[in-house]
Amino acid sequence: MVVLSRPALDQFSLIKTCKPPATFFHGIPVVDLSNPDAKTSIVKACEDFGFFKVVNHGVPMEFMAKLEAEALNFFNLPQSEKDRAGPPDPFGYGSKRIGPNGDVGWIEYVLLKTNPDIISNKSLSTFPENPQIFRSAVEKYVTAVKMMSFELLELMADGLGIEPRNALSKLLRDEKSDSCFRLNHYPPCPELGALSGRNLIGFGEHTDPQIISVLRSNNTSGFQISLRDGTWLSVPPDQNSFFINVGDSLQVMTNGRFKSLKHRVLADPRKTRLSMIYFGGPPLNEKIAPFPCLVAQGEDSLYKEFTWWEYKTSAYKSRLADNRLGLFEKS
Ligand code: GA4
Repeated sequence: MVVLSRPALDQFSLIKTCKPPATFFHGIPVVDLSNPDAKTSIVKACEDFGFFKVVNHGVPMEFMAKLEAEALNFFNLPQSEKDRAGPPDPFGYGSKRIGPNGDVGWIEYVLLKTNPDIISNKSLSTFPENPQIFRSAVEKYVTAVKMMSFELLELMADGLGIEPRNALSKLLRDEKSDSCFRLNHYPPCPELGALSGRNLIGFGEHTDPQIISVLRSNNTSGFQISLRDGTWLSVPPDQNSFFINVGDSLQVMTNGRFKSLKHRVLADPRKTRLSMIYFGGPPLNEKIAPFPCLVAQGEDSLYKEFTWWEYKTSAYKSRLADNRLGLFEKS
């Protein structure tokens, strides 16, 4: 990691371009939700990568397009107006700073809680223009994405032989589910053009703490996943599909059979990237432990016992790139 002393960028991390530069990885598993055997491909993708793309997902394209347009309207407002919806504590509008522990990125964002409902976000009432139009676009989108997430988790449970088949989805369906939603705006960074061979971090490498994350972005690249050998791969953008990440909690619930995947976002010199991510998490008091049917006879859980509240509290004391699960592994 190299930090250059250019005044405008010196607070950000600039990294050497991965080799070969900007090569897209076309081997990402694709799950077709209209396929009767989708559960098998979901389980395989979660075991092999902890990441997959979903097509034929049933979420109306107009919900994605409407929310993208509303989000861009918001991010294009003058800074002083956007700041009225901040700071993110942790919910609300934020710029450059990510989390409470010194991480920064070439990004601005809005973080919202999804339960009990979108309306309860206090930052939304301070949204400068048409708060009700924005709120309704978020609500329609999040409701549809939640439905798809429930289906994915039910197929996953089925594929893993977990009973009942709603054992995972009920954690997200619960009205106390600690889930959240994030709109990320990565403005173009023209100065990057002059720094050949360097990339600017939009959102630093990390794993997601929750059960699953559902990402949709516009057609700008920048999203990368890390293989277990440390290689970074660029994911070709696809604005009509969703990308699913296994979160740390799902790694624990499957006793390490599924792995939470490290990912990051690089800024683009010319194009704006807009992404929307639903993070499906359990209720705060939920015990995060492997399903007994996934712990082989004579084996034990790889993790100490903890609740989602304990994990989340510990996560908020960490830096983005930290190995958060490390603290909960049995030695
Ligand atoms: C990563 C996944 C989600 O974006 C998020 C992030 C959260 C935040 O932005 O407030 C965290 C980060 C994320 C993990 C470690 C802590 C908390 C920033 C940070 C440094 C909303 C989440 O749940 O965890």
